[in-house]
Amino acid sequence: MLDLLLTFVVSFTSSHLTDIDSSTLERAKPVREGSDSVVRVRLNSLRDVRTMESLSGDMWSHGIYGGEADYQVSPEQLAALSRTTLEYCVMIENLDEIVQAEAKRLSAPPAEGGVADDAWFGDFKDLAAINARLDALAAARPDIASVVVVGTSLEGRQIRGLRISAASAGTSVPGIVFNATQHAREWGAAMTGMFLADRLVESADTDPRVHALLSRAEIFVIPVVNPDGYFFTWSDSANRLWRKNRRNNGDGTFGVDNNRNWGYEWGGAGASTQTSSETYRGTGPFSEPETAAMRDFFNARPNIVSNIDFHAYSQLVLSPWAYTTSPSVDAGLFQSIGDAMKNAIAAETGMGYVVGPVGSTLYLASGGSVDWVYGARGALAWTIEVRDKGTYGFIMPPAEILPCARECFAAALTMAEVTAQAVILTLPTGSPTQLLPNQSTPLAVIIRQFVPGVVVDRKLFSRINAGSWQSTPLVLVSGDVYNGMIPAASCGAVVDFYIEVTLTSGAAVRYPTSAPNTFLSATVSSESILNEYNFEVANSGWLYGIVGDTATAGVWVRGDPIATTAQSEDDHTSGSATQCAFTGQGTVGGSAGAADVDGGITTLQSPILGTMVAGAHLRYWFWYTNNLGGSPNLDEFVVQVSSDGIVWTTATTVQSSATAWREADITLDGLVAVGSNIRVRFIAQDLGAGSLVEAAIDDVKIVTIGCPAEIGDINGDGLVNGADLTILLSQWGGPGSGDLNGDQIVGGADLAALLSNWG
Ligand code: 0X9
Ligand code: ZN
Repeated sequence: MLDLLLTFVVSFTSSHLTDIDSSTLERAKPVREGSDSVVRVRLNSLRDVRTMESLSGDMWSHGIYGGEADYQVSPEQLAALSRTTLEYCVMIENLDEIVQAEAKRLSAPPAEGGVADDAWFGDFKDLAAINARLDALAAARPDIASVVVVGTSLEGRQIRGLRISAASAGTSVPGIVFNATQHAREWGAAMTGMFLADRLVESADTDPRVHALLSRAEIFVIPVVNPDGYFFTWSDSANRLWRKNRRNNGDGTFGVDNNRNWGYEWGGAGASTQTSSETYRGTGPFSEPETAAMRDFFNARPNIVSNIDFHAYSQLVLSPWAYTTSPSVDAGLFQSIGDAMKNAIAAETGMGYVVGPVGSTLYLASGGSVDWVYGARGALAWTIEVRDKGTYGFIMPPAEILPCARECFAAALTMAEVTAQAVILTLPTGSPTQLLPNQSTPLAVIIRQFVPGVVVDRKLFSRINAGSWQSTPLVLVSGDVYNGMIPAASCGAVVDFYIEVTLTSGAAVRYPTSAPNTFLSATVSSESILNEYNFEVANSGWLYGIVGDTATAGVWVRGDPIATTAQSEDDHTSGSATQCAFTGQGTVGGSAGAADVDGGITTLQSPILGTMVAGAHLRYWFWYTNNLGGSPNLDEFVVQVSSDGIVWTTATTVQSSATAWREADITLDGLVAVGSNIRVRFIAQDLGAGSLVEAAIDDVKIVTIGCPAEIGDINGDGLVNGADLTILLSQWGGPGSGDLNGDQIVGGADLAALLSNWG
């Protein structure tokens, strides 16, 4: 079937963008008279986007597949596309055919399926069937489920939802809203919304996670926010791909894009003023009854803490902002909860979803629901774009409904569990794993309250060497940032700690969540620097490229780097320092591909950096970008260490690419023999096909972390006590490990030294 649907006119190369040679690409021919097609187009620049916008007004999915997007095109538009230099492939050749096939399938009598029966999800359901099932769910469990009417659409249809909670309506538990189908044709989103409602009701008594959630939160599921549009897509095959609502714009065009009509940064980038556009923003913020009803629904419930707006398609977990590429102040929080959703999805079905803010992951889109819910209402908001990734686009095969819905349920439940606490704790600067001896260490904690005034007490709990837990209050720094103090302890001690806030309900929220069963830990040790090099002054001991390297370009150099899209403009060392080691110097304004590593490996090798002692660490800052060309990806960044400069052991390999300096900390214990000379080398390699590889190194350090051996701790157990005394006395008058002052005889002076450190 797939072969019939897909005609690959051009296969995309996996090489980096500058390597694409468009002259070798075949030109596409119009494939068929009559039917529209769906094409996937490579968008290398804003100009390409503009070209496509002028060519097709209907973008189906969005540029995250390394700069590709899907567009619906008429035969004429396809012919026009073939005359451009854009690269594309035809994803769906004959769109009419698959729409007709779907309509034929759906004209057969539907499997209705009762409550608690997955048969209902065997195929897509029209608005009447969705409304009937909402009623059936409420009727089956009136103790926990009730139908809510959010408002009325332009054509007078109810926008309906289900409230699901074990708490009676009006009690002040946190509220969570799952809504779907602002866009009419996104049928997979409507079915996903229905599955959420179904599963919450059906497993309220059997799934302990659902049971616990419903006892402390109220969930609203609104499966079809745009009922007029949804009804329209079911009315005739010709209308199957309708996106907007059914507003008569009075100029012969219909429809406002509800997801460009919300009143936060309404009318900004990525929303159209053209009535005919698929992203027409409407005549003003909340000009449409559907969005106004949703606004009023949120505003009437100040307890709402979080929201997911389901769309199709692309498999994305998206957060604010959508109107700008600037990060929101809660970017870290969105990312961590987004990652938790992604992981829940992967655990359920193995499916991969990409996490990120709308504006910097997809494209700018102003007047969307996520920005209003987050920006104007202060609740955490996501858009999830459900299956698939463009094989069928909006015409999802019915067999995909359940797996799609199941993975989204896993994500929704995970998000709900975290946000239903109404408070989220994060550690903006992370948690230390190493503390300096005999001094307390501050720990920054952000306490985000989504229901004002819900926190009554905030504490840091700590214990030293697994003693009893002690608490100290967190102190307000500013806004929602607090400071906790990890207590001072002596060298060698282990300090455990966790954060606990108490809510008005008496419940406690902790970080880590399951504290004190799990907790954060740090060891107390002192740190001294054995060696440090920041590449500012030449050191002939460092080798920039070694015998045996195979790279043909981009060999390591020391200098002040010139930025490309892949290479840093600055070294890492702060202050007036400028120099670091990096692969291949570019030219001002030069292309990324011109200065990267090509055709093999290049090695940066250190001189002897010191003598290995137990507890020595290698620390350095590195820059590493790799556009993941080639499969499997062979272009790892390899860091090796050696005891003799001959045999090298790989200490770490990096695959992930980032256009930022990152710090690495590697313990050398077990990698370099105690007493031998420490050397390190950094290997950047271009082994995969045509990849863009850039590496840089700065601020290389060898530090020792540990505690000075305590005089008198003869058996090395960390304590000076009777066991050590016994050893000393057994050696009295002779040589031995009890000879603490080195005078070759164990005697009174050694005993005095031991006793002075007793305990
Ligand atoms: O463009 C949209 O509205 C969404 N994509 S879709 O293909 N389903 O149309 C993305 C929505 C991102 N979120 C907001 N802009 N609020
Ligand atoms: Zn959508």
